[in-house]
Amino acid sequence: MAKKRVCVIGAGPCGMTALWNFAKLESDNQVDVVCYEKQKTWGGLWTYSWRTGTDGYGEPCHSGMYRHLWSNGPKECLEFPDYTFEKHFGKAIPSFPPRPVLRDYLEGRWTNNVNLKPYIRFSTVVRHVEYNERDKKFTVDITNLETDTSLKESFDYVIVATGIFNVPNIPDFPGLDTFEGRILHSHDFRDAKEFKDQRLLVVGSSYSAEDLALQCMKYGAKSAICTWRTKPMGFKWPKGIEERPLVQKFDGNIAHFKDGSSAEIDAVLLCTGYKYSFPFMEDNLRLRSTLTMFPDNTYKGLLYFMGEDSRLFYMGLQDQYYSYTMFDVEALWICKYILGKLPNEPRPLSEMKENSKEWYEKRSKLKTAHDDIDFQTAYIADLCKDTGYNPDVTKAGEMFHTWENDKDKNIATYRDQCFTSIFTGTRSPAHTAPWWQAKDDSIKAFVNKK
Ligand code: FAD
Ligand code: NA7
Repeated sequence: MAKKRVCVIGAGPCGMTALWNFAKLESDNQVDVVCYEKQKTWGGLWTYSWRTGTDGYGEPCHSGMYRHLWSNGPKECLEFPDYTFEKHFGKAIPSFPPRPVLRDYLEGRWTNNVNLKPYIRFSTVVRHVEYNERDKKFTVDITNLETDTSLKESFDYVIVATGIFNVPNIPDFPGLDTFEGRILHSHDFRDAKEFKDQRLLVVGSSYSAEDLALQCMKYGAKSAICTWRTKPMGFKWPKGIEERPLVQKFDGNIAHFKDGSSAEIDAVLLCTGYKYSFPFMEDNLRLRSTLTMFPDNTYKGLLYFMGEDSRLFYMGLQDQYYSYTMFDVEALWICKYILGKLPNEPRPLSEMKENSKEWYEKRSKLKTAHDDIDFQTAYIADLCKDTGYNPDVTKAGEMFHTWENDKDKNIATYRDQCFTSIFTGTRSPAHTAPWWQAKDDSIKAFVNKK
């Protein structure tokens, strides 16, 4: 029988773990897997680039990660059961690593006793995907960005793993046109030092707002006002950071807020999140959503409802507390589904829809971050049950609750806390300096590699 062809779009943490799981399931005799990645290398958002706007090929820059970004959650919550941080670095390391350390760890797993590079076509962008009901095949239009040549390929299954945090949501405010300082979205933020001695207005009240305000103060900004639309973050902020209701308009460099107050500012950082964007998917295959704990029109948050015989998957669509381990169990579910190794799948469409309805109902009751954590823990537990993935990963749920409480206690010191690995039982050591003072985010400084 001819091998089924599987197209994976994107070689970030999601796409890579799909390739890794196919390889571990020794599926080469059953499926022919090809991954298209528009960048020159793997890693997705974890690959830092100084570039903003367009990349070297003239394509939109993908990653909005910045210098001196440190993990915003404990590494013990994203550790792979089969490949621990201790195994990778040969020693225990602190709980909140900087970006290069996490990227190195990911790369370690992708190269440990496995060779995934042959599956990937780098510098190749997917421009269009459509489905032909008659032969049950996807046609995928790709362009090799090095040679500027295009091609159509045919596949039986498509896995979209292009991420949800790369197309910025950029609102407008009256008076910004004549504002004289710098205005940028967090996607274009690269180095906090640029804002030394400046008075900042940070729009938004989520992870990016929290981290950019802290980063900029850490690297010498004069002050930061975080302005919120729905509710304030409510942390006990270090001196210099405050929160105010939403900015209404700008008059020159004066920002006017909803509570009638005003302030003179030097730069505006729009930390206003991202848009789900899959422009390369044909209309009826395109998932549409805002940031959510469980995406609409999917079974298990993964299989897109195309009809009775769906062959399209999306990965990593959820607002992320869990990340790498969630992607890993999602990938295992998808791989086993395609290989026919999930005992209860495929189910009739009506059953799938009924199952999803239960998740949507639970989703509608979520109120706090702690509710979200429990919801995501239950989601992962469900996928573990289906796939046989190590259910101990869900022990991270308790750690996430502790982490939220640590943030509430002191937002400037939560990254100095130490957590215990679920899989080695080792409690992480403290870093040599508190996060607020630690300015060297190299692997050498963090891991103390010789
Ligand atoms: P991505 O990492 O975005 O990778 C998608 C890949 O698809 C990219 O390589 C891209 O080039 C490729 N691609 C896109 N379109 C196409 C196309 N048309 N054709 C071919 N290739 C394409 N998570 C944590 O766990 N801890 C953190 O501390 C953390 N910090 C974050 C900080 C920021 C600023 C942001 C934005 C996110 C952060 N995250 C963090 C969450 C992050 O979403 C995940 O860790 C992870 O990167 C998601 O992986 P992904 O594979 O879904 O997407
Ligand atoms: P999020 O988590 O989607 O948050 C976006 C924030 O922006 C949120 O507080 C929104 O307020 C706010 N927002 C969006 N539009 C507006 C307008 N028009 N006016 C005012 N405020 C607005 O994005 P983040 O970038 O913080 O985080 C995404 C990922 O990056 C995350 O996983 C991190 O790990 C890093 P709302 O609450 O909707 O009123």
